[in-house]
Amino acid sequence: MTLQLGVIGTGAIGQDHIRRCSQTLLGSRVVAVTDINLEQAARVVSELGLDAEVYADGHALIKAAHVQALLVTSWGPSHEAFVLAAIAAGKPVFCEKPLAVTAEGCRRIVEAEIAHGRRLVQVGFMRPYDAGYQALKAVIDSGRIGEPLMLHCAHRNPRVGENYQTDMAITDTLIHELDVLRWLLADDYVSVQVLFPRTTRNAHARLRDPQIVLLETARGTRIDVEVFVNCQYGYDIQCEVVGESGIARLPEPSQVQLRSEATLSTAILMDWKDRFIAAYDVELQAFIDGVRAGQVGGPSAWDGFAAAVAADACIQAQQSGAIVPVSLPERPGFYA
Ligand code: NAI
Ligand code: ISE
Repeated sequence: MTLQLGVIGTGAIGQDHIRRCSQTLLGSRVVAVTDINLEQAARVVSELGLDAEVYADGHALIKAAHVQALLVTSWGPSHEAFVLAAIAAGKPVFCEKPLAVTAEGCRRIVEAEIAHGRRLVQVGFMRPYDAGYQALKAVIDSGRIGEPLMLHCAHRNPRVGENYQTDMAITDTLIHELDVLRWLLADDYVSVQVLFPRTTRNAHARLRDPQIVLLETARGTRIDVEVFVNCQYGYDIQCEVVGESGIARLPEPSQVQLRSEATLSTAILMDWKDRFIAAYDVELQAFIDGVRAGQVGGPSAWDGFAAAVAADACIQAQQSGAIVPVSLPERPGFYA
């Protein structure tokens, strides 16, 4: 059976996911799309040569009988309502990060999914599907560097648009680290703090950039994450794990090393689309395969909630400058 997908949001990542489901991955077909920009949705259908209907809004698309599963790739603040509607319709849903923009919103999704009785939600946290992060986790889990004591991480984007505000460094950008580092360490956060170094002249007037986020886990591992979204030079993701007897680093994406004009150089990628291209393919193929097999897996609504609880604490910490506790409730057995 070919899985019939409906896509809500035909912006940057929506178009990317539609393209990969239609041209790269196996087992699915995009049969319905929508966007508040209906012209754009129609253009995407025509440019990609899809045999898909354009719906006036996301809720009508979710209800459409021939739509068997959803991809929610619209703006973050719209995710919660669409995911809740998908659960109410009993349809599996892949939702881009963030699952919802607040922990409260994520909790409502968790409760709705538990009430439904089986998993329907996969969150678009793609880093656990990245081969580099998987290799790093394998080293940590093997015990070769002993217990992880400290992590030094960086999440750098070349630049962001005028609509990117100071809190989005947390809800839109750091949220990836909040998820992947929990997964990497199999640990949860207990406190956070946010520091603001001198702001770059390349940030617009309302954005404080860069930021340093300090996280402490339940086992006492200390993590610093530099979030710098106007670094100019590239899209650069770094993660170094300092263990008791060694250090493990996230591998650089494979790029040709060039010796030319008396210089040894390696290109740095400029775009998240290229940096995690394989991981996006693998996460979505996993969703398609999971739905077809009747078993949605991967990053769960609980993972989306856990990241959002830490993100909420980071937003408070941005405002207060204080160390803010993170209190994650006990994980329900449903998500064991
Ligand atoms: P975008 O701004 O390019 O596209 C978002 C689209 O959603 C726009 O076309 C907009 O008109 C549409 N939209 C907004 N509200 C809507 C609604 N109520 N109903 C239907 N359409 C609506 O943004 P982008 O970069 O594609 O991001 C979309 C989501 O994907 C965000 O949540 C973002 O955080 C996430 N994302 C995830 C990435 C990842 O690495 N996993 C990378 C980039 C984005
Ligand atoms: C964007 O939405 C993403 O998810 C990218 O992976 C991240 O690097 C960027 O900062 C976000 O704005």
